[in-house]
Amino acid sequence: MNKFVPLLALAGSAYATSLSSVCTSSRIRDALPEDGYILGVTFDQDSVTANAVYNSSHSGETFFPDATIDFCNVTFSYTHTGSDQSVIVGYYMPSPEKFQNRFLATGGGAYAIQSGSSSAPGGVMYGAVSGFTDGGFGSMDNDFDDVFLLSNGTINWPSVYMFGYEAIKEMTIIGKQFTKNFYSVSNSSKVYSYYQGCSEGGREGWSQGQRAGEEYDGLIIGAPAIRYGQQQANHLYSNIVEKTLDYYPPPCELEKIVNETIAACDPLDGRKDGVVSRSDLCQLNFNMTSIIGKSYYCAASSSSSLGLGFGKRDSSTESAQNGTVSSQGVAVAQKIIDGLYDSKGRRAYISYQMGASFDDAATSYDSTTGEWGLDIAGAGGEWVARFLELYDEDNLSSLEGVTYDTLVGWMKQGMTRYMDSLQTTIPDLTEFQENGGKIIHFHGEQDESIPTGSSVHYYNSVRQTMYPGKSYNTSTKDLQEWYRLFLVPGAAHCATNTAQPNGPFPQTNFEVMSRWVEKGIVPHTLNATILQGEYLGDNEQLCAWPLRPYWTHNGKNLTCQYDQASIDTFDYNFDAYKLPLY
Ligand SMILES: *[C@@H]1O[C@H](CO)[C@@H](O)[C@H](O)[C@H]1NC(C)=O
Ligand SMILES: *[C@@H]1O[C@H](CO)[C@@H](O)[C@H](O)[C@H]1NC(C)=O
Ligand SMILES: *[C@@H]1O[C@H](CO)[C@@H](O)[C@H](O)[C@H]1NC(C)=O
Ligand SMILES: *[C@@H]1O[C@H](CO)[C@@H](O)[C@H](O)[C@H]1NC(C)=O
Ligand SMILES: *[C@@H]1O[C@H](CO)[C@@H](O)[C@H](O)[C@H]1NC(C)=O
Ligand SMILES: *[C@@H]1O[C@H](CO)[C@@H](O)[C@H](O)[C@H]1NC(C)=O
Ligand SMILES: *[C@@H]1O[C@H](CO)[C@@H](O)[C@H](O)[C@H]1NC(C)=O
Ligand SMILES: *[C@@H]1O[C@H](CO)[C@@H](O)[C@H](O)[C@H]1NC(C)=O
Ligand SMILES: *[C@@H]1O[C@H](CO)[C@@H](O)[C@H](O)[C@H]1NC(C)=O
Ligand SMILES: *[C@@H]1O[C@H](CO)[C@@H](O)[C@H](O)[C@H]1NC(C)=O
Ligand SMILES: *[C@@H]1O[C@H](CO)[C@@H](O)[C@H](O)[C@H]1NC(C)=O
Ligand SMILES: [Ca+2]
Repeated sequence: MNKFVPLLALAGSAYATSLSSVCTSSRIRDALPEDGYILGVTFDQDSVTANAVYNSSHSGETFFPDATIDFCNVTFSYTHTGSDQSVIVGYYMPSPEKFQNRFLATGGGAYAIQSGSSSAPGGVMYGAVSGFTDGGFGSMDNDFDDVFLLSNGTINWPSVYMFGYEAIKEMTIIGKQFTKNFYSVSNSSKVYSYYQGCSEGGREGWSQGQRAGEEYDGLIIGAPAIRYGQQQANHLYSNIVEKTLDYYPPPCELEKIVNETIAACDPLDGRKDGVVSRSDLCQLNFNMTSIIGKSYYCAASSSSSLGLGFGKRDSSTESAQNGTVSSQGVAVAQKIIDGLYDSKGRRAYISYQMGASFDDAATSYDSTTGEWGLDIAGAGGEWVARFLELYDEDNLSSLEGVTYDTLVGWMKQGMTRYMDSLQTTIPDLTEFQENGGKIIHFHGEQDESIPTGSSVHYYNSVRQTMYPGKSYNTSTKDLQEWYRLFLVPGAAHCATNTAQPNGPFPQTNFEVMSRWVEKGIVPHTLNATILQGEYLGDNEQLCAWPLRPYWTHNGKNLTCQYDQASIDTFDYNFDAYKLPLY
C-alpha cells in the first residue's frame, strides 16, 4: 500500500490544477450548446464568467449534510429570439475527478426562482453539476414579484410563464448538454438528471414533473407551493377568521394553545418525545376547548423570522403578555384548523395540522389602546393586491368587507387566471413515469405555511388519475413503484421545528434518490436525521404515505401502520368548486 501514498498526494495537487485548468471562460464558451439547441435560444458568448472556488464549507444545512466542496462557478446568459430579455443561468461544476455523471436542477423559495448559493452545494457534494436560473428577471437578485407587473393593471405574461415552469426547464435542457460538453461525456452516455427544491422550489419541481417529464430521472420535492390560486390566498384565511369572530388573540395565547396541543398529542403516537408524529390522531382525539382557562405568560421580546417560505413576519418588538387562554382564542384556533368553507358550508380549502404554529394569525399590538389587532399576513396581502388586483403594492391596506366568500372568490380568480402557469396541479404524470422517473415528495406534518394535506391531496389526485378504476390499495401500490410521499413528523415549513426539536428531517434525499434511480434501491422508508436537540445526529426512518408512524415497546420500535380513520382525516371534498380541484 505504501507505494501509493505519493501517488495519492500527487493526485491531490494535480486535482487542484485540473479544476483551475478547466475553469476558464474560453473552455466554457466551447462547451455551450450551439445556438438553436432550444428553438429560439441564442447564447451570449461575451456573458460567460467562470471562477474556481475551493474549500467552500457548508454546515448546519437542512437539505444536505455538512460538506466542503470545490467547484467551477459558471454563469452565462441567453436570449429568446424576438425578446430583449436576457436570462442568466448559473452552474456549479464539480472538478472533473469528482464528477459522477449527474446534473441537479435547483429552484427557489417564496417569489425567488433560485436559491443557488444555498441549494447548489447539495448537488456538487454528490458529484453533480448544479444549476439555477434568474428566470430572465434582470439579475439573480430580482424576484418574480419585482417584474410581474409592467405597470398597474398590465401583467408581464412572459415572466409568469418563465416563473411558472419555462425557465427551469430551459436551464435543465441547456445544463445537461453543457455538462456533457464540459466533461466530454459522449452523447450516448447517460448523465442522470435530478431536481431538488422545497416550498416554491417544490412547486417548481412539480412544474417540471408535469411539463418536462422526459428531462428528469428523479424529482425531490418538499412542501410544494402548488394549487397556487388557493395556496397564496389561504395565507389570509387566519386573519379573516379573526375578523369574522372579532377576536385578535395575543401571540402568546396562540403559542400557549400550540404548546398545550403538542403536550396533549405528543404521546398519541406511542412515544413521548415532544414530537406530534400523528397530527391525525390529535385531530381525532384532542379537543382544544380543554385548554380554556390555562394561564400563559410571555416576556417582552423582540423577534424576527425569515424563511424559505411565505407568511413570515418582519422583525417586531412585543410587550410582555400575561393572561389565561380564552374561549374566543380557542374558537379562533379551531376555526383556523378547520379550514375555509363558504357561507353555504362547502369546503373551499384546507389548513395546517393541529400542533403547527399559527404564523398567519399573528396580531399586532396597539400601544395607544393597549389592544391586539389585525395584522394582515404579507404573503396573502401581496398576492391579492399585486397578482389579483394588479396594483404595484406589497400588501393589502385593509380587509374591510372581506368575508369567507370573498376569500373563496379570490381563490377561484387566482386558480382561473393562472391555471396554465402557476396552479401546478396537473395530475397526469404519464410522460415522466414512462421515462422511468422517480419522485420523493415530502412535507412537514407541522408545516405552518403550506398545509400538509395539500401534498396528500395531490398524491391522491395523481393516484386516481393515473390508476382509474383500481382499488385504493392496488393504485397506491402501483404509484409507490415510482412516486412516494413521506410526511415528516413534527417538521415545520421546509425546516426543522424549534417547538418540536426531537423531530427528524430528511437531510440525505439526494443520496437516497440517486441510489433509487441509479441502483434500484427503493426507499421503502425515507432516511432522516435529528438535526437539533438532545438526540442530534440520530437516524430515524419516515413511513411512506398512507402508512402512519406508531411506536411500540415503550417508544423504541417504529411501525408503519395502516389506519383507515387516520387516512380519512386527510381526505377532502372541495365542493365549493364546480371543477375538480386536483
Ligand atoms: C483547501 O483546504 C485544504 C485542507 O485544509 C488545504 O490543504 C488546501 O491548500 C486548501 N486549498 C485551497 C486552494 O485553498
Ligand atoms: C459566481 O459567479 C457570479 C458571477 O460572476 C458571482 O456573482 C458569484 O458571486 C460567484 N459565486 C461564487 C461562490 O464564487
Ligand atoms: C399604482 O397604483 C398604486 C395604488 O393605487 C399607486 O399608489 C401608484 O402610484 C400607481 N403607480 C403608478 C405608476 O401609477
Ligand atoms: C452531441 O449532441 C449535440 C447536440 O445534439 C451536438 O451538438 C454534438 O455535436 C454531439 N456531439 C457529438 C460528439 O456527437
Ligand atoms: C411554549 O413552549 C416553548 C418551548 O418549546 C417555550 O419556550 C415557550 O415559552 C412556551 N410558550 C408559552 C406561551 O408557554
Ligand atoms: C369540543 O368540546 C366542546 C365542548 O364540549 C364541543 O362543543 C365541541 O363540539 C368539541 N369539538 C370537537 C371538535 O369535537
Ligand atoms: C400574571 O398575572 C397574574 C394575575 O394578574 C399575576 O398573579 C402574575 O404574577 C403575573 N405573572 C407575571 C410573570 O407577570
Ligand atoms: C400589511 O398591511 C396591513 C395593513 O396596513 C398591516 O397590518 C400589516 O402589518 C402589513 N403586513 C406586512 C407584512 O407588511
Ligand atoms: C389495504 O392494505 C392495508 C395494509 O396495507 C390493509 O390493512 C387493508 O385492509 C387493505 N384494504 C383493503 C380494502 O384491502
Ligand atoms: C441516512 O442518514 C444517516 C444520518 O442520519 C447517514 O449517516 C446515512 O448516510 C444516510 N443514508 C443514506 C442512504 O442516505
Ligand atoms: C421491533 O419489532 C420487530 C418486529 O416488528 C421485532 O422483531 C423486534 O424484536 C422489535 N424490537 C424490540 C426492541 O422490541
Ligand atoms: Ca411523540
